[in-house]
Amino acid sequence: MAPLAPKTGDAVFASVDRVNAELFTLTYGAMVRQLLTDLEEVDEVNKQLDQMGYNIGVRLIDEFLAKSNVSRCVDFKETADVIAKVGFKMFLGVTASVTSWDAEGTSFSLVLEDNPLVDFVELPDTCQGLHYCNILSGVLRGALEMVSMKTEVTWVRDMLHGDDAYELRVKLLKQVPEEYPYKDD
Ligand code: MYR
Repeated sequence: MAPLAPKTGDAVFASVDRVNAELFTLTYGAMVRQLLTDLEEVDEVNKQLDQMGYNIGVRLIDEFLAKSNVSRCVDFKETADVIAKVGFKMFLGVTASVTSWDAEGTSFSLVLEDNPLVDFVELPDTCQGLHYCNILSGVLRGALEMVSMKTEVTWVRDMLHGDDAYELRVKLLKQVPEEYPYKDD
């Protein structure tokens, strides 16, 4: 048996990160399972996950802007890149690819080949319509709304349903002018 050696600082942080990530993944799985038990209908679970994500997203944007030092994006294309490379990395630990822009430049796909939310997950046949990661679409919708972009975010591909990647479609519906928060007298 190899002798016990103390871990270096980096190794300790790496294992703490891994344990935290696993705990997070398992906790999310337990929450989805509980929602399935409580709500019974997968459509209702999808809605609930999206709403929970939205509520998280409207708060998480502040942390994102504070920690990332990202300034206002010049256009939706830059926003897409920031989400894929900075946002996903910050909160999910992975980056996404931005693909499949439409001609107007108002919708794009985020493709994830690695998705830590689904480690250890296998869906039973009764969950065919479940968007297990729907919390992510809600988070994006909520976060973008806080920086003036009303969007629709939908799942196009899902490896839990046999696809070759995870693909989220983000469509810009409306750019809402930011409101000045104080009344002028
Ligand atoms: C701007 O144009 O003001 C910058 C907008 C950047 C928005 C970035 C939103 C990041 C949301 C991260 C979601 C992570 C999901 C796991």
